Amino acid sequence: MEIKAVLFDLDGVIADTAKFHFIAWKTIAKEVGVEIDEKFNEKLKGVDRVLSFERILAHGNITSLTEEEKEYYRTKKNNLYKELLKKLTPDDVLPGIVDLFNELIDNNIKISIASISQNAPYILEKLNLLEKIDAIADPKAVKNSKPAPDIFLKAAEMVGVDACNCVAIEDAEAGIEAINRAEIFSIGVGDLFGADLLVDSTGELNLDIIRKALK
Ligand code: B16
Ligand code: MG
Repeated sequence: MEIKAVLFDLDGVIADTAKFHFIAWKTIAKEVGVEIDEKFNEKLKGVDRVLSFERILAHGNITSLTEEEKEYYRTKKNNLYKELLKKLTPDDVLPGIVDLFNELIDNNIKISIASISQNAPYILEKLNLLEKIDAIADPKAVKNSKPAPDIFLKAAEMVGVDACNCVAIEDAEAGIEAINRAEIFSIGVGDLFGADLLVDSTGELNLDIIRKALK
């Protein structure tokens, strides 16, 4: 198979923003009377904002909030998160990612972002990566969030590449399921189930290891 595009998840693959999501969600959870820890936070990775808050409420058996109140807390969480994102610099790009981007550019392979975060363009700008990227799929433009395949199919479509000529990289279980459902070759980072190729950290990723795994 000839690789024509690599589709990247953002949070957990390009930068470790999960720690900022956790700080912001922990603050909001406390406000509504729910305690969450790092282990619980794993259940929020790759899950969109609405569902993340629903999981927190279910974790604390909270059923009394109205839709307006939920929206108030989700917005408050996002404002806290965006405040934390201000600290991001290009030094926060995860190991190996800039080298991989440069290798892909040198080999005329497109780079497309398949994140469900509405903050993806801002994060990529803070990381100084926008000029290396060919497309960012808009999560608002897809019907179903991960684990549905929509955002990966949209990211492939945006660079004009068929799914069968793409590989996609994810750090969350919901994301690996989404890639597999899109029938795209899946690369998992970390302790994940169901990926076609699994690496321990982003530092191990390069074009050679991906091409070898495709054979
Ligand atoms: P936002 P990804 C996901 O990004 C995160 O993993 C997940 O924890 C977060 O809730 C979601 O984005 C929504 O983010 O609140 O910024 O829109 O992993 O798909 O890059
Ligand atoms: Mg992720």
